[in-house]
Amino acid sequence: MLRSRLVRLKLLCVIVVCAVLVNLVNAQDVEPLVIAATEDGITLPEAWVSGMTAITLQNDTEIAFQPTLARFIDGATMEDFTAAMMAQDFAGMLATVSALGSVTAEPGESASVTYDLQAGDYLFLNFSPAGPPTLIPFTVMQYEGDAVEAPEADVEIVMVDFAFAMPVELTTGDAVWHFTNEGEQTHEIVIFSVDEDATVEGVTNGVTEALMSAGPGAPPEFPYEEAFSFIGMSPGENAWMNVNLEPGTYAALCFIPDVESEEMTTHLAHGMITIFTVGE
Ligand SMILES: [Cu+2]
Repeated sequence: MLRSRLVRLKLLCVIVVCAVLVNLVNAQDVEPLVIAATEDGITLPEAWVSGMTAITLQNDTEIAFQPTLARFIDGATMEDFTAAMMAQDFAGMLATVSALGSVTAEPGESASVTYDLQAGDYLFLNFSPAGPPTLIPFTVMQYEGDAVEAPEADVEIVMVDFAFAMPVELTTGDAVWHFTNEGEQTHEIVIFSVDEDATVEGVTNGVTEALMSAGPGAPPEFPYEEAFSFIGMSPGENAWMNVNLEPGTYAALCFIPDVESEEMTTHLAHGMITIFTVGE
């Protein structure tokens, strides 16, 4: 009698330990969600849950894939967003959704980013030069399990109105960059490879000239090569990415228009530019 009770107790212990272990494994070995772009269209994951979520963009097309994930705010709907989009009302679009920040998967390549997803109604948005934009609504359900910890960051990139708070001396090699927007406007970081003796004024002038001389609908031809970009992040959002820059000198810029200004002046014109170096 006592023996069989002991066996039962042991079994129970094994089951409890196993359950705890499974939970730990689940919390730490999270498979990334995959968003795939092929010539036949775009496939989103079927189920989304809140919390720290690694997302891989898989691009099997011949053009760059840079979709936006955005959460509807204050009860805004798809209709509100599309109305603002059709009216080319940039400020109106930004008022209906909180954009998580976009990364680019080059043709035939993949790119990964980690977001701390909040439960809610979302919009997947992808602009394509080949046709109309793709808009797909999806829902992130509340995850009831143990929270997954944020990746440990090596480099903090804090965006405010209108500056970058970031280190100006980095070293080459794989590093986890943590992006946050602590401003009241949307921000982004576009990184150009610049000359060793580049100045804030020189780069601002070179880039502004390229913006002014670009024809309508044509992308500007910047005098610098783009090394990295993380585009369009709304206030309060967080993202983590592996970034590895070659040694050299770089300029970080934000091209988002100031929605408070009548002329929609770029944040760059407000001085949102930092020159930094990456050493061996
Ligand atoms: Cu900005």
